[in-house]
Amino acid sequence: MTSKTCTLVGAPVQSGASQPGCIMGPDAFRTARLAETLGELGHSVSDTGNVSATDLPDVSHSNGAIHDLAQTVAWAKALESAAFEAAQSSDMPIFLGGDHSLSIGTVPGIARHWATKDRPLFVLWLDAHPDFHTLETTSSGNLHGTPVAYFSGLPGFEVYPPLAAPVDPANLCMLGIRSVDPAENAALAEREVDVSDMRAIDEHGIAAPLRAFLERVREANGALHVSLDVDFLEPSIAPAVGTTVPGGATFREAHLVMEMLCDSGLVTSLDMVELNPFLDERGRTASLMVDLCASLMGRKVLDRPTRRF
Ligand code: B3U
Ligand code: MN
Ligand code: MN
Repeated sequence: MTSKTCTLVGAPVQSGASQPGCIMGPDAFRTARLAETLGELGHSVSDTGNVSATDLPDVSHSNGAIHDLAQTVAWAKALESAAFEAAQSSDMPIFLGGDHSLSIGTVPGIARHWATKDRPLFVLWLDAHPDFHTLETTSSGNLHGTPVAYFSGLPGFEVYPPLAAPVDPANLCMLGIRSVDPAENAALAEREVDVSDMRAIDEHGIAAPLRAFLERVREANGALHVSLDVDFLEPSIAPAVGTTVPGGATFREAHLVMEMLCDSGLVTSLDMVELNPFLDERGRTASLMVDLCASLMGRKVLDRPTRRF
């Protein structure tokens, strides 16, 4: 892979999750040598440190289950600006979470950048969950369950910041899905979102749906944001997440996804989210996430093309 300028942006958000711990995520990625690893692959890396969100807006919503709405909106505003700036000044912004509510800020900021270049943004959501709740439908009240519905322009998000460039639901692809609430199921079907659940992956392999999606991105001359939730992975290899769901992507499936993404040359930004170091075992989940990022950014077994049959 050609050498890229990578900007690491720490987003120690935990207001969108049910339990604390994701606040330590960015420093765990640093401790697992993310910057050094990308540097060893030939990229030039700058770590801008952690974004902060201190000014809390005066906001409320009639859904009484929702918690920490003001913090989440404050993070969304701060991260939208940070993402826009990182996309303007580097080839590859990498956001270090933090829970998945950080994508309420990062994806809209990245989408605003690509709108100025007249290129559509596509989003690959690697997750056990579709995170497709609206503020009305979330029953847990954990706002990390809402980013995709919001940045896809679904109604009912007046309390979140206005979107400069909503992501077309036709430009989404979800892989690894295995925990979907009824309201999300209905909304995903209505918008005809491209979802490959684990059943589809078991039947067809993980490469087939990814290859088809990458073809769509290429044909549209799209930019591609990848959002990698730790719970995409099988919990036995990635225990450091608050919302483990059995039956996730294996070590090899996850690396294959990253290697195919690398070969495509289409990825322009990345979220690494939901790492809760408090739940980790000797840093193994943080290290695995760094290794997956390395596969995405050009680490290969052989230094010549993989054999084709
Ligand atoms: N859909 C459930 C569970 C969930 C979504 N995202 C995560 N968990 N990480 C909810 O709470 O909205
Ligand atoms: Mn998620
Ligand atoms: Mn998840």
